Amino acid sequence: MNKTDLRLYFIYGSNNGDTTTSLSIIEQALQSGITLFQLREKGQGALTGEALRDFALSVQKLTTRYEVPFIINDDVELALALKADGIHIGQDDMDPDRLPAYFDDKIVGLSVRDEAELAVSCLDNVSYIGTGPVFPTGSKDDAGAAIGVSGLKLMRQKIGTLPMVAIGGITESNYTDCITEGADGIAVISAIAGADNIAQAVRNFLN
Ligand code: TZP
Ligand code: MG
Repeated sequence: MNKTDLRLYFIYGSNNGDTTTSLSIIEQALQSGITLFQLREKGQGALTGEALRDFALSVQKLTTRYEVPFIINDDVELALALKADGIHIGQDDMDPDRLPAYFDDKIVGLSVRDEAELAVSCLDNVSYIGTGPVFPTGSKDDAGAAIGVSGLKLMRQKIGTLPMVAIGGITESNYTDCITEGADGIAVISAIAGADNIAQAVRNFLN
């Protein structure tokens, strides 16, 4: 993958099955210049089965139209079925070195929170790591304590040149600190999905 793909990584799902609103938010973000998109379907009203597949296909149509790589969180079967551009996995999901061969030339993202997780992670097939939460976040219940920009800086020192995206509680007022401390880009949910003006929020992050 190209490091520049990580510049502004938007993560979103159907938001408890409200697919119409969600697709509108995703399209606005794509139109405005996000560089990578991850479908992350979580929470109580998360879609499953046929409904999830239909929604994912609609999202993929959009990402294809705007020529933005389409990553799927966790769901290896769905990523294979849709021939997604990549997969993002966490420490509790499948090991990246056990992914099906399909992913050999695809984008493989791994969440690596800190030094301790780095020590037990096999990065051979990993294209980028997602590190955080850098700041406190309300978007992931089990995100754990924030590592701060100092944690991010330490991770950059440990991983060398491997692409790294900062995640967790990132806003228009703190994202530059993440880049300064070594992140190749930022991954956000609420700062884009919850913005009054999505186009403006995306443009501000890209400045
Ligand atoms: N992983 C670590 S923090 C987080 C994920 C998925 C949530 C990020 O959401 P927000 O709203 O940008 O803090
Ligand atoms: Mg996961």
